[in-house]
Amino acid sequence: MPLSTDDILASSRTGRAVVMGIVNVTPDSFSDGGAFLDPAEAVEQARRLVRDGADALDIGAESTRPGSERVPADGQIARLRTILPAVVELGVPVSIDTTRAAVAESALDAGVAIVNDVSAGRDDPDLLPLVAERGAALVLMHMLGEPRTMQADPQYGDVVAEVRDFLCARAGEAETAGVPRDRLVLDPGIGFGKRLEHNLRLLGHVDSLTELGFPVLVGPSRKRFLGELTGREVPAERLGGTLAACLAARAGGAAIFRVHDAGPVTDALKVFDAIGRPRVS
Ligand code: HH2
Repeated sequence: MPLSTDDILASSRTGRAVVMGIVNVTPDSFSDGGAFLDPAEAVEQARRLVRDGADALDIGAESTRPGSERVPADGQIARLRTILPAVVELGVPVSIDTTRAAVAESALDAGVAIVNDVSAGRDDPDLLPLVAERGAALVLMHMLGEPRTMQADPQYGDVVAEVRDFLCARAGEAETAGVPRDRLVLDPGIGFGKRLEHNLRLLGHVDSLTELGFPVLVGPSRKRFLGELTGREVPAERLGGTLAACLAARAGGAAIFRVHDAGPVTDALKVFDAIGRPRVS
């Protein structure tokens, strides 16, 4: 039985881990750039992820890798136009990875249920009111700076406290714009304006976010910090590191896992959860 969007939003209460498969319709994503730019390939990848166990899908048409250039809203909409209806047909909740209200609106029109905004509502002032009006779920992610420059020299005093305070403030903004609290998901933004030690501290202290009472999403999949630790230069070879990072976050109560490798992550979470219940509220 596929999970509904409400099931996903309730996942920190029910203790059910949610695997969100990534479909990048981009020429330049760090791990699979260009592979799914062809609409048929993108839909096939979505189908493969669902077959492998993904409970939801996250689709993006603009890379947010360090140094990436912006894609205008109409360019994102054009990339997604033929793909989204076919992906929504697969029957799992679909999320749109965008910071632009126009892109989110066209995706919501196509049946998408979740807006994943890596700027947490800061990039486009129309995004939070749109999400409120449409009753969508919303992922608010922490990022220091912007993708073009974020890895230049990220500095924090206490990264865990700063990320928590930022997400609390953004959740407040979203609520002020009319998005109900129970439609929000928080994400520490692994790799977004963070050095290795920042990513590790955040993954080891997910409980300080889950304490806030929102479901927590983490996206460590294939990211560079895993290569720094393991020596794996090729993103697709970072599966072992991805699994460890997801399980460490699960131990702290993370509920939603945005990943490229839905099958192995689903299996790892099932075994981990069977051994001992995570500390979910
Ligand atoms: N990471 C990426 C993109 N979107 N959204 C959330 N909520 N959390 C994340 O950690 C996150 C995200 C970057 O990964 P990917 O989509 O694989 O690469 P790219 O941005 O280069 O397309």
